[in-house]
Amino acid sequence: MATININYDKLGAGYLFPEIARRAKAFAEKHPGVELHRLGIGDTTQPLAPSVVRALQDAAERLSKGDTYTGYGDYEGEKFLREAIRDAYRERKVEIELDEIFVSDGAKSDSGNIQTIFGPENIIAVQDPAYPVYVDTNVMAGRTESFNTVTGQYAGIVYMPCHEHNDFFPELPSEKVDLIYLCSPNNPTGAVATKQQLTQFVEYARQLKAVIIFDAAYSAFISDARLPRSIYEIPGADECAIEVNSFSKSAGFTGVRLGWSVVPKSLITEDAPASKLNALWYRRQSTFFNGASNIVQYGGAAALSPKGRRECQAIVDYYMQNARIIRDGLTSLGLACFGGDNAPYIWAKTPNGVRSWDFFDKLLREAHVVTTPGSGFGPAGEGFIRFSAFGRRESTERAMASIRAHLKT
Ligand code: PGU
Repeated sequence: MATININYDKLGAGYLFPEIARRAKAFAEKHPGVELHRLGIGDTTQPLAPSVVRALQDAAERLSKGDTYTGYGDYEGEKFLREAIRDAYRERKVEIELDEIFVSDGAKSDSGNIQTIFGPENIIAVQDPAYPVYVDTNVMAGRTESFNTVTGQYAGIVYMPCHEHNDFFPELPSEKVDLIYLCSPNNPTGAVATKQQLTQFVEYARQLKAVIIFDAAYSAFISDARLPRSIYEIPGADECAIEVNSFSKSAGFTGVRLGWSVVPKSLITEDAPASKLNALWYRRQSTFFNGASNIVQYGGAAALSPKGRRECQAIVDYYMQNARIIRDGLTSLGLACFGGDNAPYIWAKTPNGVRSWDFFDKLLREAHVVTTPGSGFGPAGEGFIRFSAFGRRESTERAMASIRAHLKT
């Protein structure tokens, strides 16, 4: 008799983004002819950089010939790509060895799968609000009790609130935790952790032999040179942190799919000496995953080449101009806005304390703008709404004009 993983039944709601898509679709079906402005999911809209396209085409061409055809690659990713990733870290004065880098199909898989190399009794701490994958994957793995519909929290998870008064970066947990998820630049608040803020967490983790899982998927959006783009810029982080990153947002690979994780050999826990967690992750990946597409890995290396970086930077700058348009537009309407300086998300306070989903529905109904309700990222997101800067310029401008013209305050 087969039985199901009953932990899935503990999940409080469906995955956030399909629910948003469902509401937008229902609205569109009820109002045919109405143009929806999509500033909801953080999905890229600009074409790939020319160097990337050429590399993808060349790689596909090589597969068309017997003497240049290749099949399965190294489980941890093609060496040329890992070298390019290592060199990019080196520019930030971070030394990472090739066998500490694991190429993947994106940061969602890595940030979701990484928990499988840790014991079921580990206590998880998350920023609240947070990208829902960190919580949901731990619920599925059985590290929580059921969802409390009143508090909006799962028993067994330590929520680290990120509010206006702590600049959307959490205080250290007051109880002992084992795995700490941090995301900077942050989804959804757009806050970027400073070196001092990360240092506090690195020191805490080293003291308690806890592990930080650092999601740097938006690091390319940092323009302020003082802000860290990798947790390994913090001394000692190689002993206590895993980092995940992605080409999705920096190079427009949301559909192409490519990312990487770094598991340093110097990373340790109470029961794992140096190299153990690195070996476990290799074991996990080589068993469950046959590597990212070889064609795509050439595209990734092209995105990291000097020319590719210039081209990708121009696209990042384009999205950041959208961020300014959104923030200026919302601010001029009197909404308090955060983020959008070194991150592609604007985190806006709803007017008069309106609940996130109510404001989401109002923006959809009155201005035909799709956003993401803050409460979907955790209870501390209640009363906020997230705007994505990844839209097309014209559609971002039309969305703001529509909000100005039609939103009844
Ligand atoms: N990590 C963070 C913090 C993210 O916000 C996202 C995407 C990912 C990882 C996923 O990166 P991939 O490399 O493409 O796997 N967040 C988007 C898309 C929603 C989703 O379901 O992933 C968002 O709108 O929040």
